[in-house]
Amino acid sequence: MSYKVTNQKLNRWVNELAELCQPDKIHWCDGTKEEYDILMAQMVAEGRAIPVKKRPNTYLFRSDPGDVARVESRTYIATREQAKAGPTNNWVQTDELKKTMKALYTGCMKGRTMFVIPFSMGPIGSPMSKLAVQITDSPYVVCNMDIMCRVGTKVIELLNKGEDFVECLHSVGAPLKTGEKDVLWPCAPMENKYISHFPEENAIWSFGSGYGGNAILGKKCLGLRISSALAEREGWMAEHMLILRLISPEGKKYHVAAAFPSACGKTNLAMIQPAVPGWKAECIGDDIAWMKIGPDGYLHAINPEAGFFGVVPGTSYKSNPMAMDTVKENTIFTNCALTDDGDLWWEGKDGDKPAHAIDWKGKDWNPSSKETAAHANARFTAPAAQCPIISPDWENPAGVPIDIFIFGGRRSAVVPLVTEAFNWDHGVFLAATEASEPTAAILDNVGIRYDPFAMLPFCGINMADYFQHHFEMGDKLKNKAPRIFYVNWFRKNQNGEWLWPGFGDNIRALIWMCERIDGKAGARKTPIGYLPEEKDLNLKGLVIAQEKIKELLSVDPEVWKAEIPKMEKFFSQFGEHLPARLRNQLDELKSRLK
Ligand code: GTP
Ligand code: SPV
Ligand code: MN
Repeated sequence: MSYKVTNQKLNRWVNELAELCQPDKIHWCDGTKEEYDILMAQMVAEGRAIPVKKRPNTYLFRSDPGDVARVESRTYIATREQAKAGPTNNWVQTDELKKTMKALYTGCMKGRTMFVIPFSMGPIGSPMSKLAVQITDSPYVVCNMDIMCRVGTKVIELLNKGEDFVECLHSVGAPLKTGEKDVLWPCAPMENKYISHFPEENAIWSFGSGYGGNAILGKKCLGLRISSALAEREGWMAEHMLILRLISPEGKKYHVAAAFPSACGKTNLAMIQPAVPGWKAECIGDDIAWMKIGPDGYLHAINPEAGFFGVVPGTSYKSNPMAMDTVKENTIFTNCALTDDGDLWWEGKDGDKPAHAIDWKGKDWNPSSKETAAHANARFTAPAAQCPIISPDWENPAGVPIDIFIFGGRRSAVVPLVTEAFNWDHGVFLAATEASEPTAAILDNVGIRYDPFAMLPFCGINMADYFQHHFEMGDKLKNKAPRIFYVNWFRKNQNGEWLWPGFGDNIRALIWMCERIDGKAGARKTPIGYLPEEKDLNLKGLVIAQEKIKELLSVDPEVWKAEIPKMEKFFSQFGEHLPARLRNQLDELKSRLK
């Protein structure tokens, strides 16, 4: 250990867990480059990490084929009473879950090293940041945490001054018998995986998975589930949102926070290269926003993360050039294909398919292979600072003042390109009825589903209380609240083709939002909200068929009437707990559609 820990709560916690998990060794992490390099070199020697020759300091990992994404059916919110977790979360009573999991943790690190990772979510020392410590027996997780969070001795200094921390316990759940040879990606069988949260005591217990949001505990577990509970208690917001700064040709700045479900376009929008000349974008964050009302009365957002854990397939110089430049070096890739010339391949990358590659399962692959070369949820882990358009304010401890909230999902039909809410309450209703089609980011999501605020899998409290909290935040913000919009980049025509070009052209919807705020752009009132007419959108330079634009901006009352019973059914699970203001919004929509 290169530092001394005088925070007795931390020492006690680590000792207790060492006794329970019985690792061979304990390693206190300092977050230095030397430490990262040594761990990576060890993993290369063991065959777990494959150096990617064409990209400096970059490594490829292949996960167990059953451990490729978050598993919502194994994700739990444990509270004393079920009502605190609500109907949309998997709930187990706190003591019962602890009992089950303690049995699993007993001896679970035998043959392995227990790493202790002190980290900060948010710039170290920002009043909006949170300190935490993750224990893990996965060096892959340590290296990912090094990129995704601020790890190191500065955090220990604050802990030694007596600052509190969130307890994050993680094990891959695969102890080794004496002399047993390890597999390349250890993890536990599905029925023993648990991604558990104890929001009443700020604790996370994750067991059995080494993958992304299941194992990098600063991200979904702390950044969203524990934090959404803290935020409700303390009067702030923890959201599944990207943060973006737009700069108009006149130099005016607009700050946008947008919530789309997993694998529905946050990273891409966060790094947008505007297709309309004169407009510029800066990236602040791509997955999580923590927001607090500032001294000026506006909602200020920080990105609590230090890196991007982004979807690889579909990423190209055409779709997301800024992401392509971000992952040129110092990046961890998981579940991509390896080409014979020492680079990576994935579906949707620029250029021709390689004639031969090693696929994400480690098998020979060629263009006639039936399976994909990369897994559909292959990911990159890269430092945010490497993004060429990272904002100079991305680590500003005071955050940036948010002007625009965007919600939206992946809907091949029904939902138009862009809609503006009538007011805050209507915006909360639009967000609460956010719905999306399934993606590869979740192992066990099969159909189209409501994903309120894109937070269904990430809400650490009763979702009805979460809705109420958002109404109350609006009451506090009054006329300084962000304006709320709803988008759908994913509408398709009869032949299954995208109606909208997406990516850089999404700026056209964003420009309309900025102009609405400034009172410059027109709109027509429809039963579902304000929509632009074709003339209200900047479509300069875009070659698109007239009938496509018409369909993208159309609202069919009959189709929307058919949505009402689905919304009612979704809301009914909350019973009397559903905020009256949300019920009123649904009633108002019904009467507007009459
Ligand atoms: P998480 O990291 O899982 O939270 O996902 P995300 O919301 O950041 O999703 P991301 O931006 O990585 O996009 C996921 C997939 O959607 C990628 O394959 C993108 O290429 C694709 N995508 C993103 N934006 C657009 C768009 O505007 N149009 C279309 N057609 N596809 C898009
Ligand atoms: C998501 O699923 O929304 C992600 C990826 O951002 S993971 O960190 O694996 O949850
Ligand atoms: Mn996400």
